[in-house]
Order: sequence, then C-alpha cells, then structure tokens
Amino acid sequence: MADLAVQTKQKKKTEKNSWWKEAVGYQIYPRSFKDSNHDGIGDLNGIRQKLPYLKELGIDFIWINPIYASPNVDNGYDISDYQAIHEDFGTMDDFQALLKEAHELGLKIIMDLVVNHTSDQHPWFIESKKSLDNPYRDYYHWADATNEVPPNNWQSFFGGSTWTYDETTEQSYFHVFAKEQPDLNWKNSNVRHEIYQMIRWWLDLGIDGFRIDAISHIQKEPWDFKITDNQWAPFMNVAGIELYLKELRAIFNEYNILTVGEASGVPHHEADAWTGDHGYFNMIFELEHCQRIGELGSQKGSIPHLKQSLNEWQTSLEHNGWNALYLENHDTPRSVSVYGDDSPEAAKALATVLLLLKGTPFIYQGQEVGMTNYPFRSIEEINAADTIHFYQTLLAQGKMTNEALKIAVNWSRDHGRTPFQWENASHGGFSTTEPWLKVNENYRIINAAQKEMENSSIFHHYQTLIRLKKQTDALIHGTFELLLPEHPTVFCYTRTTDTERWLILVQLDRKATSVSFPASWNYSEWEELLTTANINPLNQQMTLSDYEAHVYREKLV
Ligand code: TEU
Ligand code: CA
Repeated sequence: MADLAVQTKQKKKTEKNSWWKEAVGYQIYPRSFKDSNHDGIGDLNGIRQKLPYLKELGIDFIWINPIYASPNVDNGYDISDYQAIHEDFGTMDDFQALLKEAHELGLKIIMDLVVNHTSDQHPWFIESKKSLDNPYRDYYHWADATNEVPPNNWQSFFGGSTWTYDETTEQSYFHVFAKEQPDLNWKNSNVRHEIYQMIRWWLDLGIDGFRIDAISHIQKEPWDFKITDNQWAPFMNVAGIELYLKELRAIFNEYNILTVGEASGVPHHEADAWTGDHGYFNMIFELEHCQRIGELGSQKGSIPHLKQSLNEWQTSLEHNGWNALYLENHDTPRSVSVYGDDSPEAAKALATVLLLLKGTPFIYQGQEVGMTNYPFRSIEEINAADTIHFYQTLLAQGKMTNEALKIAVNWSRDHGRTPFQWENASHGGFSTTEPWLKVNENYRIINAAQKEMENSSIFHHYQTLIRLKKQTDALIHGTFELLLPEHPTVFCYTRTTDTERWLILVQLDRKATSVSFPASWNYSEWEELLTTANINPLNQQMTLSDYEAHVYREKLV
C-alpha cells in the first residue's frame, strides 16, 4: 500500500465555492437512523448522538430527508409547514443544536427542498380548496371536471389519475404523486415569491445546501397535451421550466452551498443546462443508472446496464457539469442485493466502483456496513404507499396474493428504509421499542459495531476509499474512461491527469473471469494501491475471482 500522505501534496486547491467537488456525502433517512427517545422513530437527537460515527467514517456532509411538519402520507415528502420540524423528529432547537454540533465537527448539513408540491394539509391548500375566488386558489392547479371524468388521462407516479375531484368547488386539482400531495402552480409569482423567501430563511439559518426534490416536474404541458410514447412526458423537464430554475439559481448563487437537483427525466445529453458551469444546480441525481431492467419478478439489477448508463453520464459531464454519485437511496432497494449477492465482498466491490468515479459520492445510511434488502413476508410489513398501491393493482389484475407480493416488494422503497443496524442488541440498537418498520434479522452479523471492530470490514473499506479519494487529485478531477466496455461483469475504468493514471478494476460477480489489457502498457510501472483480495499486480492477462476489487496507479511524469 502506498503512503496516502504523499498524495496530499499533489492536491490542487479547488476554488472556495466548489468545496463540494472534494466532498463525500452521507444520506440520512431520519425515521430510520437512530431513535433517541424510545418511540420507535428515528429523530434529530439520534442523529446528534451519531455524529462522531459519521466523522469516523470520514464523510464531509449529510443530506437529511425531510424533517418538516407533515401528515406523513409520503413520509415527510408531503409538507404542511416548511418552517417547522415534525414532532416525531424533535424541535427547531434540536435542529439548531444538530447544525451547530455538526459544524463544530466540520460536517455540513444539506436539507431536502420539496417544492413541486405541498401536503393537502398545508394552509395554502386548505385555503385554495375553499372557493374559486380564494386568494390561494391559483397556488395550485385546478381544472373543470366531474367526479367521473377527469380533465385528462394523465397518470400519477404513485398510480391512478393525476387529478382528484373536489366537491366544494366542483373542480379537480392536479398531483403527480399521491392525492395528498397537490402540485404547486409555479406560474403564479406569489407562489414563487413565498417559496424563495422560505429558501432564504433556511439558508440564512446557516445550512449548507439543498437536495431539491422532484424538481424536473414543476412545469407541466397544457392539459390538452396528447401523450404518445412516454406517459410521464407531460411533466418531465417540460420547456419553460428553465425560467423557474434560473430564478432558483440566482438565489443559490448568493450562498456558498451545495445544490443537487433530483432530475428525473433529464437525459445525459441535456444535462449541461442542469449542472454545467452555468447550470441550475451544482450537480444532479439522474435516475437512469438505477432503473429497474428486466423481469418484474426479479430482484437483480443488470450490471451491463449499470456500466453503460454510468459511462454515459461520466462522459457527458466530463467537460461541463458534475455528477452526484449514488447506488442507493430511500427510494431504491439495497445495492448489495440488487447488484451483488448480499455479501461483504460484493458490498466492497460496489463501494470501490462508486467512490472512485468522477463526481461527489453519496453514501446511503447502512450502505457502509453492507445492509441488505428485507425479506418481506406479507404486505402488512410494508409502509410505502406506492408498493401497497402496486400490490393492490396486481391483485385487481387477477394475480394470487403470493405472486402479487413477490412482484410488488421486489423493488419496494422499504428495502432501504428498514432501521439502521447499529449493534447486535434488540431492534439492532436502533431503538429500545418496536420500530415503525421491522429491523432486518441479519442485524446480528450486519451491524455498525461489528463492522467497526473487524479489521478488513466493509466499513473500513469505505473509510479507506473516502480518504484515498479526498487526498488524490486524479480521483477527484481526473478524466474518466471506461475500459472493457463489453465485459458482462467486470467494471473497469481509468482516472487520468497530466501526472498520473489510476485504474480501477472490479469483478462484480461471484466467479472467476479473465480480462486482458493492451500489450503496449508498461505493466512494471503500475503500483497496486488498494485491494479487497490478494495482491494481484496489473498485467496484460489477468484472472479475477469473486468480487475482487483492485486499484492501481501509474505515474506519468
Ligand atoms: O422522488 C421523486 C420520484 O421518484 C420521481 O421524481 C421520479 O421521477 C419518478 O418516480 C420516476 O419514475 C422524490 C422522493 O425521493 C420520494 O421519496 C418522494 O416520494 C417523491 O419525490 C415525492 O416527493
Ligand atoms: Ca424517536
């Protein structure tokens, strides 16, 4: 292993406002992170208790999923007061204490900004419903309809029509998610003004940025737009959205913050408007690489798809823009189950691929200890509204309960939402009472305390990768190139600067395979800096076995 300190000297100073390029993020789903007051729900004081753990892991910032006042139809993504903390999570004082303590440890905090929609319990919507001439009527989208016939045939992401009829005024309101999440009308300048004030309020409180939820949906096509091939087209990155995104950017630019937009439906060849030097956000979460490919009944992801999609995003953003890197989040199953076989070796292999790509990595809570999917046995164990809706749709189509369950839970959001496994203690050390969602039984082996103790654990591998990335200019700024593009299981790429070239070589399968590299390379010049298996010097012909990962470096000057 090379001395990492040597790398530090080469590290270029990135300009102050691009601190996020050298940073590693960690996503916290607060309901499931740590329960401090024994009610079975994770909370802000739980996060405060675990800040030293996050510091030890080596991350620089935390993104916290919504903690605002909410009826929790969509676990906090239905906000009824943007400037209040949900009582499940604590108080505004707890939040301020968390922010202060995090900052003292050198950790930044990114909040979730959910402005495509509010809760139907938000005071604006309660007003809006009252009458056609209510001052808040136009804060949302209303259209003439009857109880039987909606204004058009558009379908929502969570299933069913995008329209819900309201008897009081005999019109329907529009929602791309659940009916309890009415979409805000961004055309209305009062709406925008109120949202912008709220954004400034949070930024002035001293937070370090935003993850901007579902932001590619804020502009809609006219209601008579005809859907052809893509059923989401009427509200995916629709022309005109740029006006609003530029207004947002103007506010963000006043602060030295990180912004990451969730940009579903933005193709890689259009991404430079979203994340270039003059893009709307510093970086975006694209949703293509983690898309479900193949059989409905299968839980397995496709490695060739993953490679191809990540390659497109890496190369498209090479000269303009910046990638937000992730393999899992609160909406997806666990990556070690989707792309691996639930083993620590698979988790380490995936970590190696992810962390050393070009972009800012986001580690999802539990990923660093190798948390896996949950073996859901009945629909009663599911909380996620979209999974329940999917299950009911399958039953209505005539599927038997077992089959419907298998298909519906396969890709359920709840795999990623089971409580964090802290230690081999009841409820995995998450809480002293029955948690809001079941803890995976494998907490006895897969838990943070255990992984901190084991020398060569997945946790320590994450630590090493984070340190390596942060200390190495080539792994932050170096050019990306995919090698062995046609190999079905090996993920191999280089990161190159004027002075050195790094090669990341990972077998994403539990079997042996062979690979070959160009004869012209100076194999004796390559140093092996990191391995998850035995030392295996870089060679023209190589054999790789079970989830082996290697990192090599060649000095070019
Ligand atoms: O998810 C957004 C989301 O899933 C859609 O933007 C996506 O385009 C669509 O599902 C693609 O098929 C965010 C949050 O991450 C999620 O938890 C929330 O439920 C959702 O927004 C609503 O706020
Ligand atoms: Ca609690």
